Amino acid sequence: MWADLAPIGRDPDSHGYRRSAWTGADADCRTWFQEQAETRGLTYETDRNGNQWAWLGDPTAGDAVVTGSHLDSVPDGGAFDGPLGVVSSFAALDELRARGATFTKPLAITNFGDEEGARFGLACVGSRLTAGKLTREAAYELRDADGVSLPEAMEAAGYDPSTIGADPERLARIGAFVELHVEQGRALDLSGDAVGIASAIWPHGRWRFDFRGEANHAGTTRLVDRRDPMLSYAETVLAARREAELAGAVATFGKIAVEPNGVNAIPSLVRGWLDSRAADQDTLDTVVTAIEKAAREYADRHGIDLDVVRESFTPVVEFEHALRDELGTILREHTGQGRDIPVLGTGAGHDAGILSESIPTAMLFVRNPTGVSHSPAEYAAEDDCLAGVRALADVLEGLACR
Ligand code: HGY
Ligand code: MN
Ligand code: MN
Ligand code: MN
Repeated sequence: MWADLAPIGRDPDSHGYRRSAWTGADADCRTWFQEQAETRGLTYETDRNGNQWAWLGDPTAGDAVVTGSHLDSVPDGGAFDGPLGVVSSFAALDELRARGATFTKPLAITNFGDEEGARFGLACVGSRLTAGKLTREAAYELRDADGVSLPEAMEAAGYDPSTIGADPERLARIGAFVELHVEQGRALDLSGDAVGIASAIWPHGRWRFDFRGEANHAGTTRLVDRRDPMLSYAETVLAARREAELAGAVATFGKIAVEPNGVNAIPSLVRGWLDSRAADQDTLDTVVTAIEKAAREYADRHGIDLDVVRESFTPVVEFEHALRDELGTILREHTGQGRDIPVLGTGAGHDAGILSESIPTAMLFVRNPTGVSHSPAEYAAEDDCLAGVRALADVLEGLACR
């Protein structure tokens, strides 16, 4: 199953993945998902927001136990962020069938669309729409770098975008959602555990900084005559690092667009995207306010106009204690390791975080020995992935077979 998915959208040079939402690679991943569902005799459907579902049992019966993740990737992403959760879900179902488990509740496996937000700038589009956290109108305004709108992209991929929007009836039929994910840090490596349980997701957001100056000739324009937005941008990048360090947060300028983008022209526009995250809301506010203040000072000094737009924001998520404790109890009983399964927070966003306000939600993390993620170097050992499958199977058995 993993071998069929592995080549899809893989860059032959970097070995990283390019599975942006509603592209050909994404379509191939979706075909793979449908085949996995049909091979297992599951009822396959896509919902009004293009998320994929594979059902064992009656999808309308209610109190369903749902597991899954996403198959899209960041540009040049790793193999595990997303796919590990989907593959493990199918493998956990196989394991439960091999155990002869009797399901007392419907079970579903999902692939949420456009989790990474790599193409349209907003993460978790599929789950946000379903949970009513992104309106249909706002979704229709999303555009990629080529000006293609989200509905146009969905239509080009063969999906009808006219029905996108909140799906409370679907959520009402779900009793619990569990997402397994590769850890994107080294907490499990440090604690010596293959599997952990999520406690919380840091609040995080994306801000667009537009520095506008004046395009001019790189050879003939005296330094004192320039209004070069790259200078203010560069100083802002350094300020972001400094302010994040001061506050114990993280801040990243990982994407930039320059106009006119000529090697011998002073830029007219430098557009940089800030991704910032912190353990709590106050810290995040403090960091982003300080970065913006510094950016305005640098812009003023160089005669640059600055606009800052918050493009997306996700508040802190504290996963439901009852379900989290239940997972801990189930896993402790099965592993018999005599100590608690580690419970850890994360700075990464997940569909589980979006859904957690609507339905009881929990997450399992699988050890990542280097902590590297959003990179081709992302890695999890096969034994740990298998431990993750067993843990997910234990959890699903505990939740759906009692
Ligand atoms: O955390 C993120 O950047 C994304 O939601 N996976
Ligand atoms: Mn990711
Ligand atoms: Mn992910
Ligand atoms: Mn010339």
